[in-house]
Amino acid sequence: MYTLDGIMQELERKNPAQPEFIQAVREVLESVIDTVNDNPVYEKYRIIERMTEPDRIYTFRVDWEDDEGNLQVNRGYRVQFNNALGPYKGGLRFHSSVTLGGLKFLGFEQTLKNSLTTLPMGGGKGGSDFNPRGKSDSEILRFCRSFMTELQKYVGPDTDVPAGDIGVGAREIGFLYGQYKRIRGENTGVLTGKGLGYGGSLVRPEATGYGTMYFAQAMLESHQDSLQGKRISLSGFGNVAWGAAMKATELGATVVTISGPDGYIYDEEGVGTPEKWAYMQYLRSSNNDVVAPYAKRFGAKFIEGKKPWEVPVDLAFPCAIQNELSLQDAELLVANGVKYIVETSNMGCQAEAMNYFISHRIPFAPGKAANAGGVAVSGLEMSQNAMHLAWSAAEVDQRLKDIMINIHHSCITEGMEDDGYVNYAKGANIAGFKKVADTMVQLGY
Ligand code: 2IT
Repeated sequence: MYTLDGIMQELERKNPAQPEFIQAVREVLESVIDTVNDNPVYEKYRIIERMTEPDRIYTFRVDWEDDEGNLQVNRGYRVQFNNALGPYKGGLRFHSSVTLGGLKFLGFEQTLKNSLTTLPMGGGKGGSDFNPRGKSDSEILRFCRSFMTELQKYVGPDTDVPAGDIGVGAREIGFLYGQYKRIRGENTGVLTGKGLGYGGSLVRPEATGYGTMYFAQAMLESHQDSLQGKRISLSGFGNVAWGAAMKATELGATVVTISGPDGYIYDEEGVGTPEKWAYMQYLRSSNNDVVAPYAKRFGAKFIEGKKPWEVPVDLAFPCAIQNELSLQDAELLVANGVKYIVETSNMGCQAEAMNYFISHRIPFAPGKAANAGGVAVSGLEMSQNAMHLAWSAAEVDQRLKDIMINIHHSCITEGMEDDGYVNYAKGANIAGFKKVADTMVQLGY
């Protein structure tokens, strides 16, 4: 018999100073421990030990020259976490906060998330502590070239397929792909999130945001409710927040906040118009990483240094980064009458915040279910590349919608509790885990 304490003690011993990885694994194990102990074959095959140990990790030095001619040194990573279900698949994050422990948490989550999509993808994650903020295009280009010069040794369309994440968007994917092609002389689907001219998929930029809103829609429908007329707060102002705001607006809701490192915007009129998002995109591309100018431009309020969780809303969507929503924030949201939480960033809620929502019986969609639309459309991009053809936006969008509804269904199947409350976090963990675990058993050790 496995015990939670026993596993966690051993894990903490083996992974010192990696609190996010420990947090992510603990959350999953709390959900799956009974399932695991009910199936002795999992212990026989040491599934817990094997699923919490990455298959392999590459770290490498990335040297690049800045615009002043100084040599800069960063660290690059690729964590190939688990390939039971298919090629390693997961994004690259360029952010000053990137550490090995952080990427292990993301790779572990990615493995379960990719399992939920039902597409044949294993889990991986990578990136660098390089901070793109304030860098020129040519500095980004030189960094990406140097990064891919090393990374290309470890990736390939049937082995490991990276994509974007925080700090890695269309521009970076283009530069990375260009370098891969230069070195390898291949046109393959080695990266996803590519531009449309070189194998990218329609709807990939919007996919995470649209997907999380399709998930929310299914969640509300199952509670005899709808997005029509709802007030929504979301954090972040990147690709994910953009897709979510646009789709929410289309479905009749009003998104009243966005946020950046400098504070948040409160816009009573709603942030989800093409004009407003074009402006945000301009702000991002000028590498300022701030939201404050939005307030002046569109007559909204800017609240400096704070997060949007103090605003009374029906639904809250953390869309920025892990642990961005604390227990205090959760208490305030519940006190202000929030009805649903849809975590859209990976592990956006601190453990205590998530547990608070669940113990107060607020339907809580975990990131690994709600944000799976991004990687799902990456999977569809891989399919299109393998077939050497391109689907219409309508076709990709319909497949995305079907996948999100299916994930919602899996959460209900595995997460329904005796009182009728759906514990989506538990449901997602069990559904994602079972498929990987059963496959590992079938494959032998
Ligand atoms: O966290 C994520 O799922 C992503 N950054 C997307 C990964 C992907 O391979 O599209």
